[in-house]
This record gives sequence, structure tokens and C-alpha cells, in this order.
Amino acid sequence: MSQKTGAQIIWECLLKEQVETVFGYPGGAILPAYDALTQYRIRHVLVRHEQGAAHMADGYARASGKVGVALATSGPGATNLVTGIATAMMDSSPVVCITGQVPGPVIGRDAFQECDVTGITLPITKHNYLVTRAQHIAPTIKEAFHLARSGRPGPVLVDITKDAQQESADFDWDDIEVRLPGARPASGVLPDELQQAVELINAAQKPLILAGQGVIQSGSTEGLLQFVDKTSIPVSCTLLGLGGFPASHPLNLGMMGMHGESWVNHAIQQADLLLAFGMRFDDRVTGNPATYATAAKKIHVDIDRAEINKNVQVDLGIVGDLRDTLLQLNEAVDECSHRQWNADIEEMKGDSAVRDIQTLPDNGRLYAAHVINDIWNLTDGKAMVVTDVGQHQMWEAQYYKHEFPRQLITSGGLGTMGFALPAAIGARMACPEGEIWVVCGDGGFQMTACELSTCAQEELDINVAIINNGYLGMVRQWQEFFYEKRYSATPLRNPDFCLLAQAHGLQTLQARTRSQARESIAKARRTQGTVVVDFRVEQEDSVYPMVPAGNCLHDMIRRPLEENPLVETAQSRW
Ligand SMILES: Cc1ncc(C[n+]2csc(CCOP(=O)(O)OP(=O)(O)O)c2C)c(N)n1
Repeated sequence: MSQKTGAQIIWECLLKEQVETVFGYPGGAILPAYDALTQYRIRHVLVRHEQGAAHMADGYARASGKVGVALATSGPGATNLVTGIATAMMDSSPVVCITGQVPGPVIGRDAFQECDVTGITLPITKHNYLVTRAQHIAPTIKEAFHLARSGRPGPVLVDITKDAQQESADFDWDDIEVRLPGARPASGVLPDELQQAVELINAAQKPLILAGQGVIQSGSTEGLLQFVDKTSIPVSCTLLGLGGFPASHPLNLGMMGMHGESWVNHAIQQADLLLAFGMRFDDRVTGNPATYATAAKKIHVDIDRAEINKNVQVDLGIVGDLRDTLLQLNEAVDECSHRQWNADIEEMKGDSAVRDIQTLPDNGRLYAAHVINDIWNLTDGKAMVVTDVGQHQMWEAQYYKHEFPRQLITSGGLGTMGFALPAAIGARMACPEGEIWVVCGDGGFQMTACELSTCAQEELDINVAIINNGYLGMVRQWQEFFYEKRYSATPLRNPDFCLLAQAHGLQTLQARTRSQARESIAKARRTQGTVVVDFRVEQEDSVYPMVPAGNCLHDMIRRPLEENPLVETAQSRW
């Protein structure tokens, strides 16, 4: 047993948890911890805004499956983390945030930079703690990591007073026992549940698998492949589930929901059995829940009991680790071909191919969907892609074909603009090898563009594709469709993104045509360091298909089939 300061104990704990990198920003209440950091071999990434630290920790966690760590000072430092914490919470990402707090004796006295961060983050953390004594730091941090990663993962915040960091206490990690039965993952499937599931699966004529992020987080890709090979049941992914099942698999149908493939949404509405694996039936996926897949029996497997029957009533809810459940199901289900059902779905694809922007004649202009398709082609489908939120995010989901888990990192639940660049920095730290592309809009890019400075300081190799349409594109699309083209507060007068990036010492490229786009992508790939590519795309193109919010899932707006649909549906100011 040894005596350490609270500040030292923080870093000792992180070392014991095998943390190699943390993302943070210093300030008065966390200064003892920053001072102690000089004694430890942990890489600290100095962000430019604490929101960036939380997204980086989140991106690190999503890319690696390990816990990401963010650090901030009290008051404004801690509140700047809030958007990132809420983002991690909505997408079940394991993150531990450590914040400094004013000294215990002045808590509640409006001390300088005091704010009740545990109160503020109560609804957006899996759990949070205020620590006022050095001796409580190690048990709390051990518990925080356990909570963040076990069961349904999520963010945990540990707020530590300055005096707790300064005083000394004994540190003995191995003696600390985490006693949290509630955080333990649920056990395997009960025998009668398994039997019911098998009966439903064996009896189904038109079954469909809905694969969510749980497939990726539980490491179930292999098990799902075996299940599909045995049963021939087609798979559709949620946005966060993309990559959980290889896009190249003949039974992978693509994404479901608001901007999902039309045949998928039709198939869901016609299905007689839905197997929902690690997904949560959110409104972007179901459309109007009253009219959602009414013909289908539903089986829902999820690690979180609270998800069962939350949004959609199911016939069978199985609470547990998807990996174990699939192991058991794979043994028990019958082999099947579902030839007719799969042929029906193939037929539904025909009409979509006619409307697909990739199959339309080239009219000489640059479209976002083409840019993304070209990034996919030129990277051989092997890059990790981190997207922001908006039209480009949906085009990425449609036109980058994700082959492997953790290949796509995106803010699904909260839909946080400004997520992409910092999350990519986190992902880069987690995965030093391999290619990373940021795909972001001109609006969202500006929300955290200050982190270009972090890219430069850390000398990171990241390609940043700004899909520049001069609008808050997705909102403009809603205004076009539902507000008679009243473009209220959506046109953007942007800075010159190339000059901005050059000011950070970064390399830049610009593309206004398809051939320039291809050249730029190829050049960015050959260039070391962070490269920012400004793609000047069609300004008023829309994402199709679209299920208007609250509509039935099969009631989609499709790309119109006029004589020249691209010109009809897009205009340019460039
Ligand atoms: C922090 C935040 N504020 C507002 C929104 C609402 N919103 C969703 S998409 C969008 C437009 C995004 O525009 P841009 O980043 O240019 O991407 P595009 O849609 O043009 O691809 C907005 C404002 C949001 N998701 N996040």
C-alpha cells in the first residue's frame, strides 16, 4: 500500500484501467491533476473546446470498443462537455469524464467557476459521482469504468473537488471490489424463451432481421452471419448498425427508416416476423409506430430490459447479451431458404435502381452522393468514415458500403452537428493504422472547426471531406418539402475553408466537378497529415427516399422521375 495525492491517484487509476490516451483542457479546479500528469506516461490530447474532448473520447470508444476518457475543469469546462456526454448517452458509448470541482468547503457558496455538474448531467449520464475525499477517488473511478463498459455501455462522470486532488490517501487498486449487481449483463436466454423464438422463426414466411448497434457492441457479427447463412433471412441495418453485417453479403438489404432504402421499408411493412437485434425502434426507424409492421410478429433481443416494449410492443422480448443469444439460436433453428420472400424483395429493388442518382446520366455537375460513392470506390471500401449530421450523413449511409464493424462512426441518437471532426481525432488515436475520412457538412464543420488546430498539433493523418452546399442542407430540404421553400436561416455564407485550414498549417484541395473530385480524393489519400477537401456540390439536391416524420414507413417521397431528374431536383449557385 502506498500514499499518493488524490491527483496522482486519478492517473494511477487510469493506468490500471489501461488508458493510454485522454482528451482534455486544463483549468483551476483540475490543475492538481494536470500537474501530476507530468509524472505519468499517458498521452494527453489538448483540445480547443471541451465539447471536442467529449466527442474525441466518444470517437475513441466507438472506434476501439474501449472506454474513452475526457477531462475538464469545473464550471464552464464541465458544461462544455454536456453536448458530448448527451451524444454518448444516446448512442450507448462507453465514456468516462473526469471534471474538477471547487474545493469541498466552498461548494454551494457560488465559488468561482462552481457549477453543479452532477446535477446538470444526471439525465444524460449512465451514472455520475461527486468525490470530495482523496480516499474515495480510486473506488469511484474503478466503479465508473465498470459501469461505463458493462451491460448497455454509456457515459459516466466523476466530479472531483480540488482539495480531494490535493490531499493524500492510500492507494491499493487490487483491494477495491466493485459491488454493483445491477450493472452485470443479463444472463443467457431462458429455455422457454428460446423455444418460443425458434417456433416463431421456423414458422415465418417473410422474416426480416433488423440489426442495430448492439450487433457491433456485443461482437455478434460472426454469429449473425452464421444465423443468416442457416436461415436465409435478409438483414436490414439501422444507421448505427451499418457495418455490423457486411454490405457485400447478398442478403444485406441496406439501411431502414426515414432515409432507408425503399425496398427495405416496404419489406418491413410486409414482413410476418421481425427479429430486432440490439436496436431500439426509434422514431427515425419506425415512422408512425401505430402503422409500423402491423403484419409482423416481433422478437426483440436487447441487453437493456427498459428497451423491451418501450417504443414498439413485441411478441417476445429477450433480455441479454446478443452474442450468447445468437449462439443458442444458431443451434436451435431449422435451416431454411426463404426463396420466394427474397425474390419478392429483389423485385422491389428494380424500381429503386431507376431512381438511383448513380444510374442517372452525368450532367456535368458535382453531387454529394457521387462524391461519397467515389470516396468508397477509391478507398476500396476500406476506410473508417466519421460523419457529421445532415444530408451528407444520410448520403454516406446510402453510398458508402460498410463492410466491417466500427467502420462508420456517426451521431445517431442525438444527431449532434460538430461531432465528426473531434470524433475522428478520437478514432485516429484509437486506430493509428488505416485510413480515416471525415464526411461533414459546411454547417456542422464550423461548429468544431477549431479542432483543426488539434489535428495540426498532434500531426494527425485524417482526410476531411467538407460536403459544401452553401446551406444547412437537411433543414433546407425540410423547408423545401414542408415549408414551401421558405429558406429561413438556412443559407450559409461560409469562410474559404481552404484558407481556414491553411491558416492551421494544413493541406487543402478543392473540387467543383466529378473529375476534380476523384483527383482530390486520390491526392488526399497520397498525402500525409490532415488534408481538408472542399467539395462544392449541388446546392439544392435532396436525400431520397424520405419518410416524412410521423408518416407510415411505406409512405416515402421518392426522387421524381421527370425527364432529367437531377436538373429538376437540384440547382446550383456556384
Ligand atoms: C448542434 C445541432 N444544431 C442543430 C441541428 C439541426 N440540424 C440537423 S441537420 C442540420 C443541417 C446540417 O447542415 P450541414 O452541416 O451543412 O450539412 P448538410 O445537411 O448540408 O449535409 C441542422 C441545422 C443539429 N442536428 N445539431
